[in-house]
Amino acid sequence: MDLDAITKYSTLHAKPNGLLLQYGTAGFRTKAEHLDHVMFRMGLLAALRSRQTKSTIGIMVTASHNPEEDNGVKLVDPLGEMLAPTWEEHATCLANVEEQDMQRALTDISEKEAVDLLQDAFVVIGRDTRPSSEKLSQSVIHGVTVLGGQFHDYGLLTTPQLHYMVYCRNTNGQYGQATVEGYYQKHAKAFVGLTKQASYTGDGCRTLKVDCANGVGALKLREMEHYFSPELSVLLCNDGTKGKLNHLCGADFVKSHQQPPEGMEMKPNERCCSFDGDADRIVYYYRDADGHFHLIDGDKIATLISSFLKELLLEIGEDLKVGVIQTAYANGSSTRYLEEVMKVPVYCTKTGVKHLHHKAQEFDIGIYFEANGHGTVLFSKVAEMKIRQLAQELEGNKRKAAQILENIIDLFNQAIGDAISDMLVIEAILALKGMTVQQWDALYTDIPNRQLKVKVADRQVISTTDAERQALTPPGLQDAIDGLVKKYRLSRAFVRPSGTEDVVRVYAEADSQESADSLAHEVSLAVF
Ligand code: NG1
Ligand code: ZN
Repeated sequence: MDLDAITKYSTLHAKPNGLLLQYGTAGFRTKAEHLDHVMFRMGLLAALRSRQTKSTIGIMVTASHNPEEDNGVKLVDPLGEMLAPTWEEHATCLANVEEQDMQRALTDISEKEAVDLLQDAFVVIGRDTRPSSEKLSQSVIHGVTVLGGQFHDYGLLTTPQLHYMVYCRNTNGQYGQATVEGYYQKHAKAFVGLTKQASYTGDGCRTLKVDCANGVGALKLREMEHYFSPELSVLLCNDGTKGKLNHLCGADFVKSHQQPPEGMEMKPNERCCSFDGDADRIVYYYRDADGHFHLIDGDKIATLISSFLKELLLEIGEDLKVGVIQTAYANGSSTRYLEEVMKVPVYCTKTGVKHLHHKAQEFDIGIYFEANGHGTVLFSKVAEMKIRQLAQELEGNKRKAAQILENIIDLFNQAIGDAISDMLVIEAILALKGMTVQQWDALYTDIPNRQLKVKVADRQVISTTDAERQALTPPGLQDAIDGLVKKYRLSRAFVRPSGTEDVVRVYAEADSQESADSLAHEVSLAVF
């Protein structure tokens, strides 16, 4: 490791005085102007992680659904997964050390992790469409090369595409080709294969309106469109040609405001969806004939997919272990429906896909979705082999069901939640089942709910347990919440510090929207 070069070049990426950042739910996120040093340092760290794992490591420059002025960075581990927890700690440490201590910090990490510095290092980089992203990704590249690492800069990518690239590169192309073309071909082939399943085919070419949050999802969906256009036609709005990224649009806006995005004309009963700024989340919605807005969030997406997969498993007669993973934000109705009506086991983890992903890996088929629309379905190697074998061996309807499952495996991004791939799975399921968006929505009725953000001096004074459903500190807070919850019917509430914004999040459910609003408000007062 050329320690002198590190010292020399790190001064070009100076750390603002007194700035302390933490590798949070999805890496580092803050105002873009404060991130140059973090990018350079994450380039250094990725080169070390690559040497230690003897694999390609990914770096994505994005702040997802945050405002355009923000930016962020996260590292992607060899199988396209989120960075391992011990390396998150190294990332936090490296991002915060003063320049004169950089050499020592890097040496410490290398020693602790037994990094073989003679190994080759290879890092792939992707970025979203924020004005700051290009320059910041150059700083990442600088970090990688200062440590003697090699790199491939994919330029503009959705976050899930970058995860896909890392996964492909570390599995010798078995998962797919590590190019955008490869991504389009793999997913479009599976989608077209699904919609071509003769006896299941729905009503021919379908149309879907997609709000792309003025982000990278628009560019990528445009590029991909012609691969699947005979089967599905997408009408893009908020495609980045006029509006500002994530401003009054996108999945996060629609979910948290429970209203349609700006710039989308919705005819009654028309099926619409929204991506977030880096296209790893998706929510669906429609307006009914009376003009009422209906949101179909990640919980209902998980329910649709679970019921479809269960039907197929029943058809092929395989008893694979299926589990659904949610977080505390999952609507109480969805959990009840999954457990009591569909009889699938449901598990609750902490917020952040890494927790859900990890839990989902315990099942033959692990279905995970955050209520905000971030999720996917993981298939164990054993389940995948079994299904592929049955698709060859079975006959008639059983064979068709196995072939559908095979295409579903290929369509779901196995590394991370992916708005484009989830959208194609959902469209295929609706087509195969001949199901309308209203029928999907009617599976169960959401309990009215409200999410609020509260600004406090130090959000870290709140600590939680029981998958974030109970507050441990500050003392008395949980008792206060319990007291408030008792005042309402069908109620539930919890608070937790956000891992991506400097706020405390409050969530409440109750028997009416007024009650949910008022419970959330009362709980937010208890947080002060
Ligand atoms: P935080 O800010 O920690 O609540 C948010 C989302 C997560 C996840 C991350 C990463 C909610 C309540 N939280 O995390 O689910 O998606 O952003 O994007 O939606
Ligand atoms: Zn995102």
